[in-house]
Amino acid sequence: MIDKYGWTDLLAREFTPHASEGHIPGRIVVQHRDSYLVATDNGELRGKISGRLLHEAGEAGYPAVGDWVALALNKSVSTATIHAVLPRRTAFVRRGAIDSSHGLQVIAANIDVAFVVTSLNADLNARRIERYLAAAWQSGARPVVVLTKSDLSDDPTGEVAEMAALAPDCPVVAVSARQGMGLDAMLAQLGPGETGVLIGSSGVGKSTLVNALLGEERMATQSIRDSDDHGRHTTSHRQLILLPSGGMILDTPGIREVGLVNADEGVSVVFDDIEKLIQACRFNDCGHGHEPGCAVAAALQSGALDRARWDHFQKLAIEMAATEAKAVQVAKNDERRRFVALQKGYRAAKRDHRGSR
Ligand SMILES: Nc1nc2c(ncn2[C@@H]2O[C@H](COP(=O)(O)OP(=O)(O)OP(=O)(O)O)[C@@H](O)[C@H]2O)c(=O)[nH]1
Ligand SMILES: [Mg+2]
Ligand SMILES: [Zn+2]
Repeated sequence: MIDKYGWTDLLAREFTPHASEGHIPGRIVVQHRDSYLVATDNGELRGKISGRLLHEAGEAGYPAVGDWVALALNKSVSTATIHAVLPRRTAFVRRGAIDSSHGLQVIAANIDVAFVVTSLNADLNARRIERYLAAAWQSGARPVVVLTKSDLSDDPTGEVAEMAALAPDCPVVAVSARQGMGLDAMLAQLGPGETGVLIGSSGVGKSTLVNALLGEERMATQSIRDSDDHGRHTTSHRQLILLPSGGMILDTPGIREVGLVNADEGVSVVFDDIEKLIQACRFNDCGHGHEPGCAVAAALQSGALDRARWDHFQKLAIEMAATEAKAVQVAKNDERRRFVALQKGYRAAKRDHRGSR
């Protein structure tokens, strides 16, 4: 059963110490206020965090949807206690939820593909999409842009081209859940055993898309009457859903682009172990190639550090540097605009002043 949720040999190896304590593995599929729904080989169980984990859960330490956890079965049927969270490969991290005493909160873990969803019946908001894309990159997931409601666009091909120019490094697909168009192209981006998340504003059609991919009306969607009410969220919680195609998809109430943390902060939560290794290298400017005393090379050699994870971290570091450079440029442009506006205002004020004399 957990194979369907993406259980791998690597995870099984990481789980060994927990197995020896008699715990079983599971993946969190829904997060409720004070409990979780966890998929296990014993079916779906209601899981609560152990007192110790609750106590130890430091910064971003609470389990999130998508996390792999170690559980102890309780005597009462279908409940279990969550004792540990396995290392995350990727994570969407958000700043400052009210209920977390620490600054950061993981909102989705172990996501392979971030579908950045926006609808073709509204004006494309380039800035918003860029922020979503940056958040996707920093989470460690591969972003894919999904343009929904293509049936409502006069020129879907043109809009796809426009978007592709904006996001040169990531695939762009146009879909219509209503007409069943583009669904295969979208699914082609999500390999078997992989997990995707839908991020985008309320009303862009995320849940409708999930239903179309499922081939059944399982998720509640906005009624036509409400469809212009962007303030209202129809989906109320994050839920991980198995697709008939073999992948999984996480429907969300619209992860907002604001509040997602900066690249460097997010990475330090996700790649905590790698950062520790880097600190342990003998030389401060270690290139992690053939330098003597390189802790990264040693960990790769011994298998303590997964090669794919290291490759991913390196790619992300490059991507982040690029995103940051861009952010700096955007800030500079803003500064220039502000300066021009100030000057204009100043000239206008002078003119008015002269005029009033
Ligand atoms: N014409 C058209 N309408 C669509 C399509 N997909 C979704 N809609 C409509 O868009 C509205 C919003 O859809 P939802 O799936 O509820 O949107 P959502 O993104 O899940 O919204 P939240 O759960 O609030 O975040 C509904 O009225 C849908 O019928 C589509 O492909 N074509
Ligand atoms: Mg929804
Ligand atoms: Zn090194």
